[in-house]
Amino acid sequence: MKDLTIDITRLMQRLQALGEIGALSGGGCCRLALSDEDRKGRDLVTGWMRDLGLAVSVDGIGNVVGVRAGQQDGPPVMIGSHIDTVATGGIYDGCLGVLAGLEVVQTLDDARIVTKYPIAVAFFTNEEGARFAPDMMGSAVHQGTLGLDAALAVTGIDGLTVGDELRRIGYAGVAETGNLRARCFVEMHVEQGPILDATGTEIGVVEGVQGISWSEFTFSGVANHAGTTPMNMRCDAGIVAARTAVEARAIADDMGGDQVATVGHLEMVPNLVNVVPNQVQMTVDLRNTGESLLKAAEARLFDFAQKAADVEGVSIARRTLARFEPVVFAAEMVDLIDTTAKARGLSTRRMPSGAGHDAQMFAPNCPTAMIFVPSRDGISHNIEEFTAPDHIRAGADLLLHVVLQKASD
Ligand code: HGY
Ligand code: MN
Ligand code: MN
Repeated sequence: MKDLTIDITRLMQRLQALGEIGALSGGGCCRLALSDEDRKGRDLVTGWMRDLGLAVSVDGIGNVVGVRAGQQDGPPVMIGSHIDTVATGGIYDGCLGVLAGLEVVQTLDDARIVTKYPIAVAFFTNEEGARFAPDMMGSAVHQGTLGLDAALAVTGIDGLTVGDELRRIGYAGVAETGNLRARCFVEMHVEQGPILDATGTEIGVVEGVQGISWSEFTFSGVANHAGTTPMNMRCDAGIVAARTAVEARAIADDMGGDQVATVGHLEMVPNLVNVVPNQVQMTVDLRNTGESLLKAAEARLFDFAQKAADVEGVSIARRTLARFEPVVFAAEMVDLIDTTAKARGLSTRRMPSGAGHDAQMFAPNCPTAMIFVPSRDGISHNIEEFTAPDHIRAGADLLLHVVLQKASD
């Protein structure tokens, strides 16, 4: 069994084929959740699931789960991730975890191995949260953290709802959602950060996921003439947004440690060179491995924004787009990944995940952990995202042997 190995050529072919859907001219791909490109990607992967004889189901939020029968029924060992991307996505983020799961299934089929327990391979709707917040939406609904109706009612950045778009692409399924039990959950994913690449480590043994706080600020002032309006008569929404963005960075710099802060979206109205902006919408993404630290960062940011708005005579509205506390993975799963990797002669490093993942939604309900493989130069959410085939092979083989152990014990 130890020598059982995946077919890296087959896995890379699937990765490349999926990466062709929504391909961007300079490389990478754009398959925003519930877009036509997402539908095409879903159709392709669901087709591969059916070709492998998996029993495929689609649930009410569009999660797709393919089950390989075991010698006995019961909750499956679940392998999952996502196939939606950000607008400047690479071909590995999420997709690797789903397609490595299909490769595990096909490798077991080729070896005529039927495991004791069923194995499921899943992709979850809207992991990225880039079009519809929050991120990890599908897995949150799947595991009962987010209500189905609430998710379907979410309006995206383009004014369309999740429910309408899900129906439009034909993935509003009927399978039950909310707290479906898995025996355990394993997700393979590219690190998306610099640590494994910089330290020459082959496998990241992920111990948990840091907390995530996404806020949307809307600052409302008074449009006015850029030339005639004295500085002391302005209610400039733009300067309040700019000062708040600078403060977000200052919070991360002052706190240090794992604290990060990102202003990723900033939209001014009327967005013209000679008009004092009367409205600005801006997002701030704060993250930290410590919940109390994340709360402190939020408090400092919200207090600053309010004061900056008051001073300028600008009103402020704030909406939480996503808020997840840090998650710790089950020690038994983390140790299994670490010992199995070491037994296969792989170098390992225990680490938290800086990015959110579907696995974090399973962690409260079943033994869950993740396998990271290196991202070249730590780049992700960028069309230059790359992971070497040798690293992919090592990670997928490790996934195979971890799943084999969990589906047999
Ligand atoms: O934002 C994240 O961490 C993930 O890519 N959804
Ligand atoms: Mn991802
Ligand atoms: Mn991502």
